[in-house]
Amino acid sequence: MKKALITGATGQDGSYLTEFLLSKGYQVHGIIRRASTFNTGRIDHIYVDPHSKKAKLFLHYGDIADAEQINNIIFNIKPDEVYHLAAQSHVRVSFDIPEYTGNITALGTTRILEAIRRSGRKIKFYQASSSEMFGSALPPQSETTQFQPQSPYACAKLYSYWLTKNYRDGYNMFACNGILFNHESPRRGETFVSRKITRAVASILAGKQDKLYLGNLNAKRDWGFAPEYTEIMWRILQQDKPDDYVTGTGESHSVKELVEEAFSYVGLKWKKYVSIDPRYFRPTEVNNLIADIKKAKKVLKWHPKVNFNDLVKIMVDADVRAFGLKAIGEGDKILEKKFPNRWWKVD
Ligand code: NAP
Ligand code: F7E
Repeated sequence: MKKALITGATGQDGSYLTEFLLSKGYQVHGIIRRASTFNTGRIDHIYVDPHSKKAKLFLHYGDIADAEQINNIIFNIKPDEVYHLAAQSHVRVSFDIPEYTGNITALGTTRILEAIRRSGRKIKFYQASSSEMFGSALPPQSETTQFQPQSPYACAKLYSYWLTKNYRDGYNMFACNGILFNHESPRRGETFVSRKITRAVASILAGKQDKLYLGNLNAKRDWGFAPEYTEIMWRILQQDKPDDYVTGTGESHSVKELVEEAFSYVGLKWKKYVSIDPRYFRPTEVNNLIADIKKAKKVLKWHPKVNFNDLVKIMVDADVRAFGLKAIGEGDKILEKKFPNRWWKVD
């Protein structure tokens, strides 16, 4: 049985990846942070008491700022594959806490890579790199596009990207970058724009909110569906040689289009509810990201199934249900039709 270690197992991607690897027969180890409130909501449905013989998921307290514990975990578990997803992942917040973002999102990767190197074991490593690294580079962006990062978050991710390449070249490690464009789902954190919008639509329908404050409506992103992206992380580590790959849908849409699509899906007029609050503007914005997915299509057989309109419907349906209302259901039908053998729990 293969063993995987996931940092950031409680996050959006970590939760889907955990489910995916369990479905592939892996023993999965996740690093979680100690918090005064529960932070395992996204993985509670797959957790089995570790005393049970059926248990294949094991959680370990740790923080990516704590090199000693990272070393201990890697030394004790001896994983075959490490998926490094833990990060301070919010771009706007990275302008408020740039030093912390550097410590976690950049230096955290050093701690993991060093622990792997010092273990002396052949451990494959996946780094969660980001389309934000392209920043103001003109779209479409591919593996060869020059990076022009526009935030402390993007700078920190770029450090990790280069470090991953450096350990691959310098120490002959199987270390790979997945340069993933935005991917969303019903499990997306509530302060990222897609979820903020779909949750607000549901909350407005439920009569619990009457205004939605947003920042820049003109920014464009290449938005895909998170479960498909976590599957590709695994595929990147199953190649014969370590390499870096861009993954997205190849289409971009503005925040305004996302707003229009989400509100109109449930029959609401968005202009009545949406206002602009400059608090959500960023000192430097990334205007347009579109993935050039030629390499991933060819090598990884990457063919994303969920398009922008599907994604919005899937997310609005889930949020409407979470508010105790009856969902329109087109999103559910899309999931049933496109993923008859899905390995994740539908939220
Ligand atoms: P997310 O939902 O914000 O999850 C981040 C995870 O990292 C959470 O499990 C969080 O723990 C954990 N974490 C944060 N700081 C930590 C620390 N100091 N020590 C240990 N764990 C820590 O992010 P995501 O959307 O799943 O993204 C996963 C990774 O891919 C991130 O590295 C992100 O930057 C990158 N990425 C994301 C996208 C995207 O569109 N989603 C695209 C490209 C790259 P808590 O649950 O306790 O907060
Ligand atoms: O913003 C605009 C905002 O915060 C998207 C992370 O997963 O993807 C994510 O980063 C766009 C930006 O995602 C609001 O200015 C308008 O242009 O949802 P977001 P992000 O910054 O693209 C990348 C690939 C990652 O790697 C990151 O980890 O939406 N926007 N109004 C807003 N954004 C937010 N959050 N809130 C607003 O009210």
